[in-house]
Amino acid sequence: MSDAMEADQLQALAARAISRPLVTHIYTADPSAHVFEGAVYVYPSHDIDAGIPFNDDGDHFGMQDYHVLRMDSPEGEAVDCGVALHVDDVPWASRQMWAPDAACRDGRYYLYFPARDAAGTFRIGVATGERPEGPFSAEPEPIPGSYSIDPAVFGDADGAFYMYFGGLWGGQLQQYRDNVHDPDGREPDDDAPALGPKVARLTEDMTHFAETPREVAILDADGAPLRAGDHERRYFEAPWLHKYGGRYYLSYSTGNTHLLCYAIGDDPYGPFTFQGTILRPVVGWTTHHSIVEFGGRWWLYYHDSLLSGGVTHLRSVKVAPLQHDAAGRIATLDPYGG
Ligand code: FUB
Repeated sequence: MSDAMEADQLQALAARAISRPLVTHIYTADPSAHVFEGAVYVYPSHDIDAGIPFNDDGDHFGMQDYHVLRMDSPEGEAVDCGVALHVDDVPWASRQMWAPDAACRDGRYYLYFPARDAAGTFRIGVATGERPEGPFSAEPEPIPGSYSIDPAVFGDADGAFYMYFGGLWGGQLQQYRDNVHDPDGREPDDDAPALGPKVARLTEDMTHFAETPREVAILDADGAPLRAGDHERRYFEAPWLHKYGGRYYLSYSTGNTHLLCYAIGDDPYGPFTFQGTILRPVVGWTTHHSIVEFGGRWWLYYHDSLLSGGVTHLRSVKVAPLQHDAAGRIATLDPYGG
C-alpha cells in the first residue's frame, strides 16, 4: 500500500483492523516475540523520524535504539521496559538499528541486531545481558562472517541455536553470493533461482557463527526452487522460524508484494516447501512479524503504519491469534478483516 492515504480510507481501515497497537507513545516495528520467565517479551525496532529523506536504500529508517516490551499475555497490556541498547553504545555501529531478535541460553540473554558499520555496510551484532529486558552490553565487533539484516534466532529442542538472516535491496542481501560481498551485486535474473535467507548455527557462547552461513532453499510444490521473478512468493526479508507438529516453519516477507508467507521443512537447514500467505498487505511498505506460542495458543506479532497515517517508517506493533488447521496449514489473515 502507498504512503499517502486519504483520511477516510485510514478511518475505514482502522475501524476494520483486527488488532490495536501494543503501545502508542512510541512507534515500534519488526517485532520478535519470545516467552521468557512466563511472560511475552517483544523485541521491536524503535521507529523515529530521523529527518532523513526517503530513498530506495531505506535510509529514512534511521532508528537509534531498542526498547523491549513486556506482556503478561498477548491479550494483556504491553509495558515499555525502556531503552535496552543505543547505537552510541555499540563500538562498531554507525546508524540504522534495524530489526532485532533475542535468545536466552543458560539464564543469559542475547540481543541480536543489524546496523550499518562505519563503511555503511550492514553487519549483525550481539549484546548480552542478565535480564530479558536488558540493559544489554554490545560486543566490540559485529559477529565475524555476518552481513545483511534481520537476524532471527531459533532454539531447537536439542539445544542448538540457529540464526536466520538476510534482506534484499536496502538490506544488501543481493550484494552477496556464497558469502562473498560484491557491492554491485543484484537480485538474480527473473528465471534464475531466487536468493534465500542464510542460516548458521551459533556457538555455545551465542556470540559467533559455529559454521559458514548456508543458503536456505525455498521450493515450490514440484520441488523446484522459487524463481527470483516470482515476487508473490520469493524471499525478500524478515525470516522467522517456528516449530509446529514436529516440523519447521520458515515465514518471511515478500517485500515489494507486501505479503507474509510461509514454507515448511523437516530440518532447520531446509529445504522448505512453499505453502501460502499468512498475512495480506498492511498499511505501509514493509511487513515483518514473529510467531510465538503462549497459553496453548499461537500468536502473530506484526506491524502496520495505520497510527502514523500511513508513514512507512513510523510503524506500530500489533498482535493477533494465528490458527494452524488439522493438517498444520496456517489460515491467512487479513489485517483489516476483509
Ligand atoms: O525496520 C527496518 C527494516 O524494515 C527491517 O529490517 C525490515 O525487515 C523491514 O521491516
